[in-house]
Amino acid sequence: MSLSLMHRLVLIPLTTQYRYWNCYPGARVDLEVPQYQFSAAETWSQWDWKQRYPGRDELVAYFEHITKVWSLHSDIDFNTKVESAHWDKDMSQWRVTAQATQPQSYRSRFLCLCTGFAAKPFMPPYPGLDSFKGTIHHTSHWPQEKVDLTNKRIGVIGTGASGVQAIQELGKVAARLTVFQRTPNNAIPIRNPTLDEKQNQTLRENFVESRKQQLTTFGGFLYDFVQGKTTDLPDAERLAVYEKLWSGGGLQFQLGNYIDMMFDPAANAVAYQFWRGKTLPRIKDAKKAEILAPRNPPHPFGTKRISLELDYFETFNQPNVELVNLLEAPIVQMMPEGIQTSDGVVHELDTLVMATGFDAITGGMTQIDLRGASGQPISEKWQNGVYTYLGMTVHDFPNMFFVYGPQAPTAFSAGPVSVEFQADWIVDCLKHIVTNNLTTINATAEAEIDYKAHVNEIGGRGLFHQAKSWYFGANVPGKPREALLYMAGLPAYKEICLDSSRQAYRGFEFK
Ligand code: NA7
Repeated sequence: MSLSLMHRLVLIPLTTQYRYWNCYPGARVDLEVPQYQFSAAETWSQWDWKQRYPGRDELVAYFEHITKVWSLHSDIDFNTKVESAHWDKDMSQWRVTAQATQPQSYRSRFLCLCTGFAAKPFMPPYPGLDSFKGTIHHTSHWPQEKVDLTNKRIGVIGTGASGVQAIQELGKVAARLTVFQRTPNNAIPIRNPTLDEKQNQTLRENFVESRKQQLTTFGGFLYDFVQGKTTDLPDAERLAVYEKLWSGGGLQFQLGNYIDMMFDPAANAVAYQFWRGKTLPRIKDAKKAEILAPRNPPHPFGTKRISLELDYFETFNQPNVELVNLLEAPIVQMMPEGIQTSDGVVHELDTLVMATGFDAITGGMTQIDLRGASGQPISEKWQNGVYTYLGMTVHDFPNMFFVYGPQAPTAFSAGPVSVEFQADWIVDCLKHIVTNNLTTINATAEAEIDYKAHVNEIGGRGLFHQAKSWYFGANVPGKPREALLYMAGLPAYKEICLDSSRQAYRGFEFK
């Protein structure tokens, strides 16, 4: 990315107080290196990974390394919370206000939001939440000064990626850990070896080839869906493929599997039963086993984000770990001493961990008072559904771009790969504006409407929409149910974006 162009943008970093975010016990990326890595040679030629799936501290060190090699410190105001960004029609500029140690204001010609897809935590509004006498921590806002939970009675609500990671660690220290599960997580073994110097050397030697391969696959991963019909294959052949994917660990059991698994309920059921067959023997108690890995899948396999685990299922074999099935006995209220479920039981707790996720994908943008040319806040514009063009721009918000957000591959892709594509596209667009002496770019309302229809048409294919997931806004009460991501894969997405730029930025108006 050209830094000379970036100087004219206001950068809203993914996390403003990045050290404070997502530092809950066990936090780890669920995509292995080198896939989870930037591609510029200066970023990887001098970098060694300690683990295949780096933990949070290693990731913080990596991003500090990136900031250093790209000399970004002087371009970023850290610990600065952006509160508003308004388009000033008369000046054709963005006016941005922010809160740091004191109020800040900025003016810029362009605005690029890098607010990420998991920036606004979601807290279920339980009655009596304030009455709880113990401490409450949402996983995303875990205190930096590590909380000592040794010998505490800990409750965890939520068994998504954050819940799975935290539960594995908290089970090791808690006097009693009570896990409140609504939907079982079809988690897959992570297989996370440490990487030595020689393995790092090999990663570097192969980096360019690996990245080339990533650019061709559905999600920007090193593996891709296999063409073929699961149910037509002889059992032995299918099993051999499944075993190979399973032993490789990570998301390849989903993203390297037969593609019909995501479209055909029968194929999907075969994959689910294979997962269940692998998982059940790890859980000793039959009742817990049926709650964690039920006979009937809670949703088609893989249609909610699959998490990666190390010893998640064995954690429930520990005598100090209790599992509450919220589908049988939902939470009724919080009380001073803990949580009451509908069966009348009060689960006494010292600490409650809310692993309840995010107002995902759109929340990072809608929580900012962001107003375009007409003065309408983006939260109002998106009240009944999200509208973007190419998942990077919004009509009526001139000279504003965003990456890794709604209606783009985002959570359906390897982050660094899709973000690099979007950043390059945006930089090329800025060059086009500057070299042609243009003042503003604005997506047309028609282009936005057509693009939304396309995104939703894709989202309606296959089995994904059958799950109540944050991919469709279903985890936040009142949020419109619609496809929030571009689900046809990175290559198709790239083609649509490049098609617009090649045709003199079809779908945009310039002034
Ligand atoms: P997720 O994946 O959204 O998980 C949130 C969990 O919290 C999930 O198990 C939810 O159950 C549960 N939840 C949410 N609200 C409630 C209520 N009201 N009662 C009970 N349980 C509830 O968030 P994560 O932080 O784990 O992961 C987010 C992504 O960030 C992750 O996939 C990575 O890509 C990075 P539900 O499934 O809705 O029944």
